[in-house]
Amino acid sequence: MSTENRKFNVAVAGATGAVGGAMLDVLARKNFPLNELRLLASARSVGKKLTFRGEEIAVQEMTEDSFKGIDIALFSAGGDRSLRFAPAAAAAGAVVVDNSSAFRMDPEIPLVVPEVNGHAIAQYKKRGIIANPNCSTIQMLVALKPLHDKYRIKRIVVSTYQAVSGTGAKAIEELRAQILAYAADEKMVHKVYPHQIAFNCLPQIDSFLDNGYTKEEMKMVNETRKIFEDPTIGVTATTVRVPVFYGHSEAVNIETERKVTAAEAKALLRNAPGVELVDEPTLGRYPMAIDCAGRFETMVGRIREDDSIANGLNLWVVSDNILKGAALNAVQIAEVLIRDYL
Ligand code: 25A
Ligand code: L14
Repeated sequence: MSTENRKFNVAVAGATGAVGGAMLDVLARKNFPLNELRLLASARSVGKKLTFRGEEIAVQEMTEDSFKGIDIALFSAGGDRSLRFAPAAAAAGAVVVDNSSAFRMDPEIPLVVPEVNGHAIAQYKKRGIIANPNCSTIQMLVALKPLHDKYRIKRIVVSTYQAVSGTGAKAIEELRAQILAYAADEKMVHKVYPHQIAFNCLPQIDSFLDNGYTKEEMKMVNETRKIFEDPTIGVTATTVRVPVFYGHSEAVNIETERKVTAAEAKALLRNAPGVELVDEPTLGRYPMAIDCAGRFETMVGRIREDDSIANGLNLWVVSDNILKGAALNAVQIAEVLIRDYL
């Protein structure tokens, strides 16, 4: 269906948050065909105004009645709010794209990275909800999809180096305050994280489960299997918070069924959707968090064959966790919706 001349009513639930703000930026950068843009947050944000394309829009309190006339509702207000309000939005006729983990593993709800399994969007019709995957999972699968299609990945071993922005605005402020306190020779305080994050690495993201892994680690396992539609793929993860503001980095090791050389992998990834190959290490060119901030592409580099096994490969994958990891992926899903379904 042509989207020419058609405009859509979009709500952003959690508009005052770190991800909500990025959703507004992405809608503007992509010139999304908007009729109405409705900004929703909690009661304490009522009275705030956010600027969109030079125009001020007042924030409204989100209630069950907030979604009348809305075509697409982009949710990033935390899992509890999604569980409570997303069904109301769907019942009002909106298609919900939800950033929280609330619905991701629900078999009736598609979990989508457009470059990887865009076809799954069609399943939104059952419940009116589409789930946006976890940030660390999204960027890893954007990089691995072309390799999986051609060489079939049997096992993934991943370690992450995750930015504080994933936790939200309060965590960004906590890292900043600790750095300033250090420079002023004052005591560093922490509230958001269980330990000091400045000048430190925390091997804990989200809470611990009975198996000794964190929820974040198990999200990478379970969401990868669902998105790749491959319940047999082996995935094991160690997720680590590092003192970086924007951009998650990942050391990814894969074992494939068919041999893939480093040169073949580079050739494949050079033209892969959503990927920018940055792999000239002797020239000092490799993906770095400070370079990916604000960018839409997932950067891949440091591609090397792993000679410790028959068919092994190492990659370094970096992306803006607030953009491809959240806001951009959600808006891309909305773009497919208006192009093919609405
Ligand atoms: O942090 P929360 O509670 O999840 O809130 C995030 C957004 O949801 C809104 C909230 O509006 C904010 O826009 N929200 C919360 N309760 C709501 C309700 N009942 C609600 N919307 C509707 N109905 P707000 O007006 O409450 O928030 C304004 C600012 O205050 C910060 N904040 C929110 N709750 C807070 C809080 N500060 C202290 N204590 C609280 N309990 C809020 O912080 C906003 O700046 P933030 O911007 O840092 O929130 C980011 C959220 O996004 C999640 N996140 C990050 N990456 C991802 C992600 N979620 C999914 N996928 C990702 N890739 C973070 O985990 C964080 O929850
Ligand atoms: O499941 O970096 O989308 O704190 C996103 C933010 C998990 C935690 C999710 C972080 C969350 C993550």
